Amino acid sequence: MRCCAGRARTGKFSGSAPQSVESCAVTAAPNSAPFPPARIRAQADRRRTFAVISHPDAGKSTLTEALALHARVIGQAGAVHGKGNRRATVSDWMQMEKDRGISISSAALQFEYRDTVINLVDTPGHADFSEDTYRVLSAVDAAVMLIDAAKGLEAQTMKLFEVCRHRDIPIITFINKWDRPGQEALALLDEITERTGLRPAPLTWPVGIAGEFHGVLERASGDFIRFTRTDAGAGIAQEERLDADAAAAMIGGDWDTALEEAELLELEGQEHDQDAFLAARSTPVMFGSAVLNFGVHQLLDALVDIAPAAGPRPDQDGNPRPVEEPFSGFVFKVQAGMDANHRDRLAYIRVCSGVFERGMVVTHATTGKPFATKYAQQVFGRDREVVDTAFPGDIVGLVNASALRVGDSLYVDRKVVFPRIPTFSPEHFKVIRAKDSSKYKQFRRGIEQLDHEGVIQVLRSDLRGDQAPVLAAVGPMQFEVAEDRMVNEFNAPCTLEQLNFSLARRTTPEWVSVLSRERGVEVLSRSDGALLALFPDRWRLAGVEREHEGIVLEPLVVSA
Ligand SMILES: Nc1nc2c(ncn2[C@@H]2O[C@H](COP(=O)(O)OP(=O)(O)OP(=O)(O)O)[C@@H](O)[C@H]2O)c(=O)[nH]1
Ligand SMILES: [Mg+2]
Repeated sequence: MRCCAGRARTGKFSGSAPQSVESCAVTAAPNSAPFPPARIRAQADRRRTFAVISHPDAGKSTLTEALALHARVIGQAGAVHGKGNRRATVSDWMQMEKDRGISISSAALQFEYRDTVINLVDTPGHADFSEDTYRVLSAVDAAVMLIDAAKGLEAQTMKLFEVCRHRDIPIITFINKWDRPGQEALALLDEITERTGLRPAPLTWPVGIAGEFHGVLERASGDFIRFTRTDAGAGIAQEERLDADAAAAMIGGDWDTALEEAELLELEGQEHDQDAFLAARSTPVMFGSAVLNFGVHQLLDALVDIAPAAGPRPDQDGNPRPVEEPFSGFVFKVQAGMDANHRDRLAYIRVCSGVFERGMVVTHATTGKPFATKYAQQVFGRDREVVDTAFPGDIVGLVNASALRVGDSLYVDRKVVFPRIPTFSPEHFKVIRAKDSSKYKQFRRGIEQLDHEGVIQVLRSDLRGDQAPVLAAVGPMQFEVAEDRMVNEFNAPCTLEQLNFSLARRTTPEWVSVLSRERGVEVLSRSDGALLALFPDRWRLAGVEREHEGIVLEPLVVSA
């Protein structure tokens, strides 16, 4: 699929909007060629930047691919979607992701649809990788929340929903897998109301119960959109628009039921309200089947019509930076090893204001140093293309920007620092050692890289030495990813040994000697300078807190 995506995509991606529309304005000295504010605003207005989120397996990567297919960016979706033996979707490019059929790392895609530039980030659903999803949610303007029609709102979806609520991110809900037996549509709406507190406002309503999906009732027009399967879901589903009378004649009972249920929705006032949606009080709901490409077209249209455009983003003091101001952006993800042939590192930047022009010199807020953006790329899963110009809302990959870390801000002219992206509190700890001492150099390089990317946190102490750092993870699958990459990417086979800790607290230098004398407690330093005290459990932590009044043991952020 991956290769197919590369070959079959249309010129739209290769140019995408910024490049094709604006590239003529790029000059040899880009910093001196300002774009008029109205032009920047107009470009920001046509951007939709969102993440696809949910519990594992709800169909995010399949939907991501279906959206790209509908925008005609790729020719054919993976014909075999069954995990394990399916062809990997466009966004699942890591070998481990293909082998296991899960997403481990988020992947960004950009494409144009109806004169709108869509920046979409497919996120991993598994809780062990939620830190990655959290970082993505700090960089988008909206989210598409997937719900499996049979399973309803699952635990991890609720956690991600909480993150969205915390950040007031507007959510569009897509009830997926309607081609398979599942719950009743009205029951699913009740669940959304009860568990999220959001008022669901269906834009489409399914015709046929889950498992017998004829199509959807488009509530705004009252029309029936009939879906017909093509090529086992590999191509764009055939759609036919029928008015109510024609639908009744063709479908009969299921159409009548859909109409009755839609009337109920009306009585309950479950209508779309744009302000309530943007204020994250209400969620538009749509029904479909990503694997059959049903309802995907409607979702794309909704994203263009109602999802928020790129707007001013608040800095760390809460002051929004208008989109017309000079360039600014921040790093929300660092990823290396995307391609075995190019072992480079990509820092993903969300453009917040102004125009990004490749080659421009920006200021790195963390160090105050100038930073030349010579190698900038646009990402399409694992494929990439040089990007010359990008506007607010766009996601740009800076190649081999080794000075950049997650959360760093970049700007031109007026300084801006965007809010820090908090790191999660690790709960699993393992010592890592090189299996083969002659590979120590590779080992060190690998550890450094994984640390830099934030794949896993790396803790060190004089006592343990550089040969045996401690890896700290939110979830145990992060260790598997780290080990896999150490072996396959850095050629540094290693051993991992579980440590008996489950809690980390931040402390200060004056408490290190006190804590080091405590039974079962160890203090290590993280590469960002934080001193972390590790405890076997909360009882031991409580004991230490009781014994030493005033001791600094701050909880780390655990927001998702
Ligand atoms: N029947 C049916 N199966 C679907 C549908 N959408 C996705 N699937 C299947 O569900 C499984 C999971 O799909 P993915 O797209 O990998 O799910 P995901 O949400 O990206 O999973 P993670 O990234 O691991 O969290 C695959 O076997 C898909 O073929 C759908 O609409 N109907
Ligand atoms: Mg996925």
